[in-house]
Amino acid sequence: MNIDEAAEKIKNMEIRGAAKIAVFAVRALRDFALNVEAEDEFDTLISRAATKLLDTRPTAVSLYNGIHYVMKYSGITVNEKKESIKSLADEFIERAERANEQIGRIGEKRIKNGSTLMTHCNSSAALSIIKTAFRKGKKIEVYVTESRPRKQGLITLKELDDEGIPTKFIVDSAVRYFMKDVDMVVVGADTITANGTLINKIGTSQIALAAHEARVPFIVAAETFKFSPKTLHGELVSIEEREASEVLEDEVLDKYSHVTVRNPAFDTTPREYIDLIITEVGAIPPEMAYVIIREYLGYALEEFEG
Ligand code: RUB
Repeated sequence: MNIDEAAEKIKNMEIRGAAKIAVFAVRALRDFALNVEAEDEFDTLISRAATKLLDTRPTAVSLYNGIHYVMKYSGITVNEKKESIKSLADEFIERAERANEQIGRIGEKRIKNGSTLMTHCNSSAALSIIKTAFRKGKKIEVYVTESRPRKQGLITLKELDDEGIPTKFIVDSAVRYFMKDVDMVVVGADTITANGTLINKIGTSQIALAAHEARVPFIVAAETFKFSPKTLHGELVSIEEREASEVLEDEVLDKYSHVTVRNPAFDTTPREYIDLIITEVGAIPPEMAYVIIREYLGYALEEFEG
């Protein structure tokens, strides 16, 4: 697969979910680098490929963190550079995969036997917690939201069903109606900013509001690669807005002359609505996001290149 094909798979959401996107892009960049022949143009070709991958989906910071992890490569000769890219990429992939398991192990401790959970969209980190709790023998059931317009709830439904976890599938607008039956909400993250704000699938902030109102704990599952060094530098997170056709079929929309569709893929949940973030290095309050960025992502502000 070449870089254009890899980028297209991320753009059209054949590969989706922040963690999966990051690992896929890092793997694509590594494989591309290993096949570059041109000695004098090596750095330019790698940086062009990195930009192409970064330009696919703007919101999830793990894509950015993954690509930048690899772009720290060193070496004088092309072979040395290839070696360095391969080892950084493999290290990133291994860390990301291990983080998912660690999040499951840490997060499952917060789930009581007999709990009813709610999750939104399809998050590998949130599901790692839920599946680990179930595999440890805890009796749980899960409300899964449809997650319009792309209906990633169907992927979650299948994953939970494959595990044998009792699941109730609901439309997004039924969240508040069912919140009284829920003991804990567990969602994933596309980005967590330096001030502890969560950016995740559209609808997450409404779920957080409903949970807050009903005094239901709202837990975020996010590996350290989901924290955004860019926001420490003052940058705002750009929220991807996708095509109208995901929401309304063209034939329907074409009937109207004064209608446009707005289709943001993500929304922001302020830290006041978040009880805990489960990372691979521990269960932390959202206020600790700054510390995670400084200590675990290793980006000193003065070194940051944007
Ligand atoms: C997916 C989404 C997920 C996060 C976290 O959005 O919002 O909740 O990416 O997932 P999309 P994970 O389907 O638009 O990519 O925990 O797997 O990184």
